[in-house]
This record gives sequence, C-alpha cells and structure tokens, in this order.
Amino acid sequence: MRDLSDLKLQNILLDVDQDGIASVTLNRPSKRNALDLATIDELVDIFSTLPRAGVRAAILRANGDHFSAGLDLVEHHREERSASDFMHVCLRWHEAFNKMEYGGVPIIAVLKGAVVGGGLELASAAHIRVAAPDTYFGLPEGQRGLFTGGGATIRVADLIGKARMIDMMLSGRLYRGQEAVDVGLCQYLIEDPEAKAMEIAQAAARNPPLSNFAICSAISHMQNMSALDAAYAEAVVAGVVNTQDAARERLAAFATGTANKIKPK
Ligand code: 1HE
Repeated sequence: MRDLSDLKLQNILLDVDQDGIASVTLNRPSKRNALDLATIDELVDIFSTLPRAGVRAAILRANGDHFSAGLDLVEHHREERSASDFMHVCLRWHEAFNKMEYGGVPIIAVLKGAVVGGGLELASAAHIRVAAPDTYFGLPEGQRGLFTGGGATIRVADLIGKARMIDMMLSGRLYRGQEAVDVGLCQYLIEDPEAKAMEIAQAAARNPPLSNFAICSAISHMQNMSALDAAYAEAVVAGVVNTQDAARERLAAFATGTANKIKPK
C-alpha cells in the first residue's frame, strides 16, 4: 500500500475514511475551482496513487458553489502558451482523466453549480455523476475562442452523442434539471447529492476490489476495441474475476440459500 499522505497537495483536499472511501475535494472555491496546471498535476498524483493505496471507492466533490469553471482562463492568458506548450498541458489533463477512468477504483462525482468546459471533462471521467438541483452543464469553449482539450470529444460525446455536444459548443446551450439526466450528463439529480454519492460509494465498496477493477477499467478499455477483440478480452477478464476467491465465497452463500436476493426494495 502506498501512503497517500506522502502526496503534496495545495488545491485539493484528500481524506480516506475507515471503509476505504476517499474524498477528493477540489478546494479553489474563490476561483470557482478553475483547473490550473497545479490542480491537474495533483489529480494525476492522486488518481495514480489511489488504486495502489487500498482505496475501495472515491467521491470527487468540490468546495464552494460550483463544481468547476473549467480551464483556468487567467493562467492560460497569463502564460501566453505556444501551441506546443498547450498540447503538453492537454496531454497532462488526459493523463489525469485517464487515470480516473481506467484506474479501476469507482469514482462518483458530486456536482453542483457550474460544470462547464474542462469541469465537464473532469466530471465525465468519473464513473457515476450525482447532481444537485442547481447544477448546470455547458461547453462554452466556442464563445471563448477555444476548443475542448481534456477529452470531451471522447467522453462527453460518448455520454450525450455528437450532435448534442456540437450544439452545446456552437450555441452555448446549457443543460440542467431533468433534461440533463435525460440526455445522459448525470445519472442522479437529487436534493442531497453528497448523501447519495456516499450511499453509492458504500455499495460499491462492498463489492470485491477485483470486480470493481474490471467494472471501472475493463469496460472502458473494451469500448475502444473491435467487437471481436472486446468479446475476447471480456472472456479473459471474466476468467480471472469470476473465479476469484471472493466470488467462490459469494457463490457458496447463494448455493446454500444464505445470500441476498436481487429484488427491488
Ligand atoms: C476563473 C474562472 C476560470 C472563474 N478561470 N478564473 N470556463 C468558462 O468559460 C467559465 C468561466 N467562469 C464563469 O463563467 C463564472 O466565473 C462562473 C459562472 C463559473 C461563476 O460566476 P461567479 O459570478 O460566481 O464568479 P466570478 O466573479 O465570475 O469569478 C470569481 C473568481 O473566479 C474570479 O477571480 P477574482 O480573482 O477576480 O476573484 C474569476 O476570475 C475566477 N474564475 N472562472 C480562471 N475558468 C482543456 S481545454 C478546456 C477549455 C475550457 O474549459 S473553456 C471553459 C472555461
């Protein structure tokens, strides 16, 4: 187990509770949790370390009224970056978000206020999105003379489809409320998203870590494969996961009638 306390963090708070559930809290509320390069570096560090630190699930949340206002536009303006500089910035964003999506630890994002631009790219790298009623989603890159650079063309298009993403970027359309759920930007819209996210994280944490690893890594990898290769990879992963000791114990419980049944409450 690597020690998470070795990480040097300025813009993000990190805490792990007794059930192995990590709270990863964006903590730049005075800047509406805009993502500067230092914050992205911290996300890389955190999400590279979590899977090897025995963490069973993570909740990604933010302090202040807004989840994230996206790319730190002031830093971007100040740095006067070259094309090559910004390409490397984007590659670092991809490193952070790929560590999240492919790391094998379930990540539940708690959303509120603005989830815009790079903030939406960050949220879409989580595995589950739980939104408060005041949450709104936007891709204002077009209005700023910018383009997405943190994976929206892959993950946001995957969530809502290409046509809706292009509409958001061209027209500045914002999604909120039930419509945001209906198009796929979030899965839950709820008065107390913190409590809901914790409930989901605790449920996920009761699954064997190897099962969660497959769910939160293999599915994303398989989406990138041909159907033939994905079917092959699925069989290989299932061979490993479905014969683990933790599965044998649970199957024995089912076979002897002591396991829970899968029924709506
Ligand atoms: C920021 C940022 C930011 C706020 N970068 N500093 N993202 C955007 O286009 C969204 C830009 N932000 C906003 O539209 C608004 O700030 C909000 C609607 C999110 C919030 O409004 P409000 O009235 O609560 O706050 P504010 O007064 O606008 O901002 C408060 C402070 O946060 C202020 O700093 P201060 O030092 O003057 O107090 C703002 O400058 C700062 N702030 N948002 C830097 N984004 C990999 S490519 C991704 C490309 C994108 O993400 S494009 C989308 C960019």
